[in-house]
Amino acid sequence: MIFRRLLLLLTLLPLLSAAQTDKLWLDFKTLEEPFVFSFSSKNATFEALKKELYWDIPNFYTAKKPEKASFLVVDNSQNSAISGDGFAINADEKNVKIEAKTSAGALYGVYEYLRLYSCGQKVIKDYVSNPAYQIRILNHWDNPDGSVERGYAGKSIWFDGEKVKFREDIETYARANASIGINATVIDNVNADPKILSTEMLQGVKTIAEKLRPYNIKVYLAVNFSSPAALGGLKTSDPLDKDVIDWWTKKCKEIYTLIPDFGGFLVKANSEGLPGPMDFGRTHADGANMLAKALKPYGGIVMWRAFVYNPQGGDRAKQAYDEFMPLDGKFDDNVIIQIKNGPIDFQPREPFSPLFGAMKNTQIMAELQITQEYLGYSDHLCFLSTMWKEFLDYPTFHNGKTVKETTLNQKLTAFSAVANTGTMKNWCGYVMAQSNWYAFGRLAWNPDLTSQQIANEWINLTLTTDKEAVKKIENIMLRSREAVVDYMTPLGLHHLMGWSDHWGPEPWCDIPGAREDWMPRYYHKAAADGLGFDRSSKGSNAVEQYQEPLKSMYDNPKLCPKEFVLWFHHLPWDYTFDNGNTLWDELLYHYTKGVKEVEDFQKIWAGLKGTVKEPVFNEVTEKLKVQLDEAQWWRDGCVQYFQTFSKMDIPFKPKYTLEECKAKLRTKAYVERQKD
Ligand code: GCW
Repeated sequence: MIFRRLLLLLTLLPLLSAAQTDKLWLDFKTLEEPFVFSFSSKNATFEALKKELYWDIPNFYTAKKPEKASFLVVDNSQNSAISGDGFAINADEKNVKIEAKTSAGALYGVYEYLRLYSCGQKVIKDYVSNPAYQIRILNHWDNPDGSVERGYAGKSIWFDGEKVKFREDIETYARANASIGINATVIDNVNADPKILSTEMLQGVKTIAEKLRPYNIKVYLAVNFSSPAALGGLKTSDPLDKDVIDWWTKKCKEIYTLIPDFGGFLVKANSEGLPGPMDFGRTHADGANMLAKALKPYGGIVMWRAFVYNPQGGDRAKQAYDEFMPLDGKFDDNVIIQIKNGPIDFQPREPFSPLFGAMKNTQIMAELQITQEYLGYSDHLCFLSTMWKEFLDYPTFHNGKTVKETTLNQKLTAFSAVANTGTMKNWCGYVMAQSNWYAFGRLAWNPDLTSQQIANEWINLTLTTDKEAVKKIENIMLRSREAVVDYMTPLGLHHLMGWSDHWGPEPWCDIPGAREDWMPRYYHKAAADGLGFDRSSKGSNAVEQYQEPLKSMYDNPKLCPKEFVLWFHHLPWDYTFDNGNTLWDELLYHYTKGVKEVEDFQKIWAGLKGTVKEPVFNEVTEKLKVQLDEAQWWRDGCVQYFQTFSKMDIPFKPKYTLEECKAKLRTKAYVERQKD
């Protein structure tokens, strides 16, 4: 008998543990106390939070009278420290009280309690937590045909075959988001297909909204600005045209009839070939406000993207500012301008977009990228919390405020990021990539958390509670983003990656006839006289878009932070830094250091055998091999290519020749990497 059980267990074990990371960070520790529960409300959100507790507590039962309860969850608290969907927790070994003013708050409180408990904290006194940003939103770049733009975890979790068809276990997605406070999601790509607004599609979107509603997650749609013409058959999509206004008004009515709590629209307009108001001689404000008015009666909002640039517009880093600053103050109060963290495009490191320090009378929000388009796909361990904290805490010097303070100091506040989910069982294509989804949610709720705290929680919830192991993994995670910057784009270099797929190094890329501002050479400007983009007052003068003293600081290579020096300056190869190193020495130092970091991560990880589940241990071991190889490839490709201009020595033996680096880029197809 025992033998048979053992045998069964042995056959099940790989399955059980393989499933481990499919649960994301939701594998909470079982509550052991014999709690008696009481809940103040009986709505769908309370059912969801009850279900969450049922999973985690054996012998769960509800008290008839709240006074008898030892685990109390209420959504009618009078506690004045609680605001919005915030909550308060008081708990010891025998009694737990979670108070909120809304049922969503109660749900968040339950998750927070489960998190704290799972991380080993059982006694919690007067712990109050209120959300920082009002809208904490994921942007999915999922297309109706089931593909995902810049997705590295399989196909779409929402669509297939031009229809809404969501993952069967979509509830896990809802729970995962609710557990970290994410309360909104844009389910389709900003490169929006007009058909997303067709009646048939909207019926499908309604079914998604129903699945997410109990978890307090609102659905939003990215819409194509020319929908009135492309879908509605009108002659124009001019935002000032009466029929166009009428079309959007009716469309909004249709949407809200199906989805009464629909969030609103996200719009990419007049950018990368997408239509927009400027096609009709109108402005971004005309376009955004027209949509805002159609949504207004229902409480919907417009998130209008500032990601705009064109080959004729001069320095790409300046264009969003140039286009949007003249419109400051011209947007309706239910419009918020969604700005990527950096002025170019989710590069491993960019200075913050100057719009964050410049727009004074317009509501603005940040867009981050969780999916690792430019950071090694779902193959490189790169914990992005440190990058996002660097961005949030940067002083813009606009009223002395940081990016975080500027974006929180307005009536409507929001924080968004491009999701990294897909149909792969583990959702993100790599267990370590899950940590970035987690970190985004935690920071949207509380941007004051440290990256170390976030890593610590996530590791405890997902990988291991072994204290020594937690410390070591934390250490790897906290160093990982800088390592990626070092082996890809150190010292402010940017946009050196492979053409179109954005995978691997391709600083040499030259595609005849292609847009100049998509070519790496436009950005690095490597030549016999040096390296880097001159954005100083002697060059494109992008520095001018920053407030003082940043402007003067960035303008002077001696004062400019080293990590941005080649972003703002074109420096000679023998330029000498304060530490005595030439530019060439520094480049080699950083590229080499990035690779060494990954080697070190491998060593640390190897020592963790036995402390994390075997499949996770193996997964990370294998991925780190890929990461090391690609780090060496980046180092060798970039350094040897730059050497063709600098003519200076490379004091180590590269793993790959320059020719091999070029050939490697074409060996693995993007499509192949998307396999489920
Ligand atoms: O970085 C670029 C990406 C595009 C993306 C675009 C955007 C959705 O390469 O794939 O399109 O940014 O953010 O609009």
